[in-house]
Amino acid sequence: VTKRPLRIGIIGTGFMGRVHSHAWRQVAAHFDLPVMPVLHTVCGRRREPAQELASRYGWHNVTTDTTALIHDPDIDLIDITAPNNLHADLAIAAAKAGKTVACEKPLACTGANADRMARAVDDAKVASFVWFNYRRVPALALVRHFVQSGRIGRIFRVQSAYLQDWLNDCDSSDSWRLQKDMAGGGSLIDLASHVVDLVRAITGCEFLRVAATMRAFKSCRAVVPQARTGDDVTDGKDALSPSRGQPECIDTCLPWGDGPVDVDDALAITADLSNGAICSIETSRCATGHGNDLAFEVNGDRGAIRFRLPEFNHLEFWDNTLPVVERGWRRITATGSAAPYASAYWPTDHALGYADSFTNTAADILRSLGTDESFSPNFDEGRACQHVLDAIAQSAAERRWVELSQRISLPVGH
Ligand code: SOE
Repeated sequence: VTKRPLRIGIIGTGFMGRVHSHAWRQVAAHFDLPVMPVLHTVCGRRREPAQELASRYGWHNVTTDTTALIHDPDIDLIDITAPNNLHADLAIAAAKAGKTVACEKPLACTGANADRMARAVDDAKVASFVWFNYRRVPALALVRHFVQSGRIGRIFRVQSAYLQDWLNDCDSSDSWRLQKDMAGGGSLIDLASHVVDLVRAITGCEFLRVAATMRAFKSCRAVVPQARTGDDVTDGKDALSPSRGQPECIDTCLPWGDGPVDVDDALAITADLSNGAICSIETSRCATGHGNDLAFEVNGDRGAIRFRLPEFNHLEFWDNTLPVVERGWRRITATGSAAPYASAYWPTDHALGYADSFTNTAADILRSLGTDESFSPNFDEGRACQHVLDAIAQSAAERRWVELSQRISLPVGH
C-alpha cells in the first residue's frame, strides 16, 4: 500500500536541525505510520551548512530563502529549528501559508509571541506541534503512566533539576543561546522550559504561582561577531571553547542583569501546583559534574517515582502500598515491549538514547497527521509553558511571588 507522503521543509542547520533530520530520516524504519515523511528541503542562512546537512541526512533540496520554502506548494510541513527569536515570525508565516507547523522548544521567547503563534495556527486551522522531546523518552513516558494511573496517589511533591555544566568552560558568548535577543533567556528558556512542560504533562497539574531566583555567575562573556549570524554557525556547547573570542570575564557572582551578560546561568523556583502539591525546580548551566542531567521525581501518598537522564533507560518506583517491610526503590527498565515506544526498536535491555526521543516525537506527529489521534504539546500548550516561564522571569526580577491563574487556563495534554 502506498502511503500518503508528507513533504517536510526544515529551517535551521544547527544541533537541533541535525537531531530533527535524524528523526525524520529514521522514523519510518522503526514505526508503522499512516503517512510517509519525505525529507524535501533544508533551509539555512548559509548554503554550505545546509548542503552539508542535506548530504548527510538525505534532504532532497537546499535553499537559503525561508519565504520561498514556506510558500513552496510542494511542502506540507514546516519544521522550525532556527534560534528561538525566529520561531514566531516563521511559524506565523507558515501557518498563514496553510502549512502544518512543527516548532522546536521553547515555542517562543515570550508569552506574548507564543500567544500570537497559537492564534495564527488556530486562525489558519493548521495542525501545530512543539518538540518537547523529553516527554517521549520511554522511561519518562512510563513515569507519566504511573502518575496518571494513580500508582503515586495524591501528589504532594514534584522536584526536578535540569543541570548542565558547559558554561563553566566557556568565557565567550559564541552562541546564540547566550544572547537574550536571540535565545529569550538562559537556563530559564533552554532548560526550565523542558521541566515546566514535563511537570504539566506528567502531573496534569497547572502552575498556580511561582517564586524564583536567578543568577548569572559571570558578569561578562565576550560577544563574538559570528554568533550574531545564528543557528548554522554556533549552536550551544559544541561550538563553545575557551579559546574562541576574547574573554573579559569577572569571575565574581553578580546578580542577574547587572553586567553585559543578559541571560541567566542558573535559577531556582518554588511553585504551587493546582492539586496543592509543592513543586521545586532548579536549572543551571554551571552545575559542575552534570553534563546533561535532568532529574525528575514525584512523591505521593501511594508511591514515589524518579528518573535521571544519564540513566536514560531506567526509572525507579517506590510502592507505598506494600507492607512496610517490603518497601524500597525498585529499578524498572524501560526498554521492554511493554514500555512506551521501546517495542519499535530492539529487544528488551538493548538501550535507547537521546536521539530516539526525537524519533518518537516524529512518529507521534506523523501518526496524529494520518489519524484522529491528538498530539500534545501543540502551540496552545507551548503557549501555556511560555507564560509560566514569563512568570518565573518576572518573579526573579521583582523578587516576589507571581500568580499565574489569570494568564492561563488550559487543559493539560499528554
Ligand atoms: C542546551 O544545551 C540543550 O541543547 C537544549 O537546548 C536542548 O533542548 C536539550 O535537549 C539539550 O541541551
